[in-house]
Amino acid sequence: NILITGSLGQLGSEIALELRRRYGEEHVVLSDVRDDVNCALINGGPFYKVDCRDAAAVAEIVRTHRIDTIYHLAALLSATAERKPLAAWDLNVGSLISTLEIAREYGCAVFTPSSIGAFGPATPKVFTPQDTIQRPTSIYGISKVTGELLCDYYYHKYDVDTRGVRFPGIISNMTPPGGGTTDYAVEIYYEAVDHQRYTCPLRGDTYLDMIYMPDAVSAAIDLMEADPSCLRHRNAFNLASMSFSPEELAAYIRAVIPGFTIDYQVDPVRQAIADSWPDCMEDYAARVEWGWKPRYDVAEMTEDMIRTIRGRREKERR
Ligand code: VAH
Repeated sequence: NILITGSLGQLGSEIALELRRRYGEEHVVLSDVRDDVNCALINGGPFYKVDCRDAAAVAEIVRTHRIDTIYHLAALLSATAERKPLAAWDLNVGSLISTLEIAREYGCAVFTPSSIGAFGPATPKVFTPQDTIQRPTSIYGISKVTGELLCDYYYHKYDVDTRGVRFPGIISNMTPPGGGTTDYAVEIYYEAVDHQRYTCPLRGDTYLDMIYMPDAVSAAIDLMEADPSCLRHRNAFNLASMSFSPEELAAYIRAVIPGFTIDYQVDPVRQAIADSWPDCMEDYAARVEWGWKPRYDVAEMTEDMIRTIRGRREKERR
């Protein structure tokens, strides 16, 4: 059975849906510190409103449901974390080491996302290598590098089956992201459909790795189901899919919504974080060791995002 922490968040909610679709609701237990969103998920199978730092409560869930795999997705994202660094450290690292201890005690495998945020200004920005310098300058990135090191430590020292990927910015339309630097690439689609214009908080020439949610979900699950004997890396695999700037994304949107315009009001905090991250990673290790291959490109994602948001707006108008 599977436990997902942060299961009502942007990534958690969609991994939860896909895992329940594949294995049945009763085999996928959800937990989150809140229970005021995504009630269809909450009512669709076992759900616990619990703070994932409460080790006793999480251990009780693991015992009760005979959990053998934990997708640990609870975290504060980069921009939010920069506003409250101690809270971000406590949640991102505190909950992870607590989860790893539980995994060690009960023999669970653990998936923990890392991020392009785990790299810093000293890292090569173009075709960022799998094994390279990691000196991030955001507290989020520091918590992600620490997470990678902790997960590798529990694998080498206690044989805990830990695996992770360095996610690009994730673009989706089911659950809003929780305060990330890449959130512009989600907001822009809603603003394009609703107002045909968008004021972007990042400079127009800011390149970042991005991934569409369906590819992010399949990457996490494929990695967790990969043959462990093929894995030479563990925490965490570079995962590349697309790399674009706000200017380029605006051009793709304009191809679907001709009158769309973009202007810029740079947020210095998010711009500084984005400037410290890579432009585009290389992901040969993921492709070679467990067959990673993205399905969506920017044009296909744009078409799917706009069609989905328009459909929702029409339903809301009825
Ligand atoms: C953020 N979306 O912007 C998250 C992610 C790669 C970026 O970590 O913080």
